[in-house]
Formats: sequence, C-alpha cells, structure tokens
Amino acid sequence: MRRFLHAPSLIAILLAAPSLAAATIVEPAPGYRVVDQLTGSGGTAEVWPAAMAVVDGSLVAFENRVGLQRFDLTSGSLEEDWGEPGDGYAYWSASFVTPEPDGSAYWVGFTTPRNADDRIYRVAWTPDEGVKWVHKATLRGNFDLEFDSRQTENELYAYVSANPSAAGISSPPDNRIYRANAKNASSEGKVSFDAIVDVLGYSAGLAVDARGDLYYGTWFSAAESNRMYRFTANEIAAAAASGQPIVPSDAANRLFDLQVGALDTEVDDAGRIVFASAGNESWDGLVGLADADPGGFSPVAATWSCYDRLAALAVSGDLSGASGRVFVAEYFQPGVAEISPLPPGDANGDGLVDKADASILAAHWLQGAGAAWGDGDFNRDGAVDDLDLAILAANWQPGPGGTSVPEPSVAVLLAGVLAALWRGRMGVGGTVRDCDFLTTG
Ligand SMILES: [Ca+2]
Ligand SMILES: [Ca+2]
Ligand SMILES: [Ca+2]
Repeated sequence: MRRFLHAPSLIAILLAAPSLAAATIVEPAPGYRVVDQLTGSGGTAEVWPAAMAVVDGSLVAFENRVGLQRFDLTSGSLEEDWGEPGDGYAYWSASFVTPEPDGSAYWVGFTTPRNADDRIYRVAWTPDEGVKWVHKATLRGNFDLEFDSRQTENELYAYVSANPSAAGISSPPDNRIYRANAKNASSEGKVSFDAIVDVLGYSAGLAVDARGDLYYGTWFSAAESNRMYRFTANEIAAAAASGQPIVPSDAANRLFDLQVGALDTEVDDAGRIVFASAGNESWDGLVGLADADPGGFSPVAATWSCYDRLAALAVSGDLSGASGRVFVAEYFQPGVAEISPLPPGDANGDGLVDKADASILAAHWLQGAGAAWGDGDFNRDGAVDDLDLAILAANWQPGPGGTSVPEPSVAVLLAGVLAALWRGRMGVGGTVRDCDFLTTG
C-alpha cells in the first residue's frame, strides 16, 4: 500500500520528461521513443506530408497544394522549395516521394479523382535549368514507387503498385506491381511499365532490399486476405523473362499476415521490413518491424485512436542501432513523428541505462514468458535472463550526478503497469489492439 503513495510523484517526473510528453502523432511501443518534428511549434516549419522520404538528415515531403519541400530535421527549417509540376496539371494528392538511388533526383506520383490522370514525375535540379519536373509515365492508381538500387550502366528498375482499371471500380480491384527501366526512356523522357506481379486488391506500399527482393504489404477490404509478401529477385527475373506476371502464393511468397492493409512498406539499412498498417473502424493504425525472414512482426508504434490515419512512412539507418529512425505522418495533424529505438537496456525509456533499469530487470529476473521491453527483456525473446543482463551491463550509462533516479520499488511498479497496459492494447507477437469504443461485438 505504501508503494502506491510514491507513484504520483514518479508519474509527474516521467510526464515532465520531453521524450515522453511530446508525442501526439503516434504512441511508441516499448523499446522506442517518439519526438514530433516540423509541427510548427518552437519556431520550426510546419508540414503536412502526403508523401515523404528521409535523405541525409533531411525530410523531403510533398504537401498537397504546397509542393515538394526539403526540411532540415535538426533545425526544423525549410531548406529547399521545389514547387509542383505546373504545365496545367492540377495536382491533387501525392502518392509517393522516392529518391533515385544516387540521390540525383526524386520521383513523385500523384493520384487524381477517379484515377483519371495519375501521373509520375521525375524532379531534378541542375545549374542550367534549375528545378525541372519531367512527366515520366501515367499509371492509374499509382501508390508507391521504389528502386532496385543494384543499377548498372543501362538498367535502373523502378517498381510501382497501381490499379490499371482505377482503384475500386473492378471487383476485386485489379492491383498489380509494374516495373520499368528508368534508363530506357523515350525522347520525351517517358518510361514504360510492364506488369511483374498480379496481386489483386487495392494498390499499397512496396519496398526493395539490397538483394533486389521485393516486399509488398497488400491492401484488400477483407482483413483475412492481407499479407506481407516477398518476391525474390530470381522470381522477378523469371517473370520478366517469360512475360508472365507472378501470381503470389502463400507457400512461396507469404511472410506473415496483416490485420489491416499496409499503407506503406519500407526496409531499413539491414534489410528489416517496416510497415504501416492503415487502420480502419475496427483497428488502430500500426507501425510494425519484422526481420527479413520473419515469422511475425513486433510493434514500433500505434496511432492514438481508431480515427487517426497514417499518411506517410519513411525509414533511415539501421533500426538495431542508435542511428535508425522511422518517420510517420498522420492526416489530421501537422508534423512528422520521429521514432527511434531506446538505448539497449533502457527499460523505463528515460534515455539512461542506470540502476532504475537494473531494478526493473531484477524484479522480473527469470520471468520465462510474456516479458516485454519494459520488464527488462531487451533482446525481445519473451524472457528476462542473463542475455538481457549482459545487454544492460554493456550499455550502462547513468546520468550525470545520478539525480532524479526513481526509487527502485516505484519504478518496478510503474514499469509493470505500463507493460501490462501495452500488452492489453497490442497483444504479444504483433496482434493489433482492438478499438473498443467502435467494436460492436
Ligand atoms: Ca515504400
Ligand atoms: Ca532508463
Ligand atoms: Ca530476453
């Protein structure tokens, strides 16, 4: 009973910590922290990204009816303004912003009402011509474009997911993944896309890793149909040679199931899969992380409510290290959530690895199943044991002076409560939490 009397003061300390109080776009899962960037507060620029990429510490975002802009993520200031395509094209909603592998240009896609004029542009800056938008292709329902970075002198392949008869008109929608050689353009700069995967559903996000393997999180209206697929570079090469698009099979291509269709899929520098699930009236939006050969995924962050809608996803660095970052934007508020892994061993998420974390680990010592990051399970194997203790010891980094260290018994109590709350929301092993105020039973 006496322990509870200490809890309010510790909660006050935790709420006063900026990393815990600031996030309004998404809620971090255990093991991660979130800082909102470019919200317009604190003298930063304000951005509402419809599509975005992160390159060299900068956010490159297309904001509808504003244009393509580059922002410094450290200072929060606008660095470049590349405008919009012009030439009479009434742009509507950007579907993707993708840098070419060498960083020399961006490819930006747009979707228009009824998918009547969905164009893909390449935008580049040169000293002679300044910013120049070139119309490369028109592909109905285009949603995401990714490059295979293994380019040669004559080949640079771009993959795009699209619905050729316009999304939602046919049933089931005729989603396909197309491929074009960006180095094989007409005299006007146009490239031609060929179907490489025939997947059905609505168009969704894709990713290509350093081996040339293609990842695709589908988006069907029926939840039980949603999958994270992988199509290997060899399968793709065979499909291109035969002219017969791949028809995905569970045996060959299914990595894991998605409760809701994927808004976008990305890979980090180590080849891990990061995806954003869109959310609907039954499920909240979710950002998930999976190994390249996964049996499932673990949550990175979730939207705060069923009504929140994730708008854009970008990934930089290696998410197993301190430099890895996931960026996600939401439709109904400005800014970008910057999600980073907590230091290994930081059970309570205060940015330090100290005796408060050691106390948490000790309180859960040899817990054999269902343990979470907040219990001291830093290698995410569900147990708290010597492997986790070694991680904590290797990353021991107490704050200067050791002040404001919570009383261990209170830290243990609160960490247990927080972990229990998260388990109740998201389940173990990546089950998306239910949106209880809309569940009809
Ligand atoms: Ca993507
Ligand atoms: Ca800590
Ligand atoms: Ca463990």
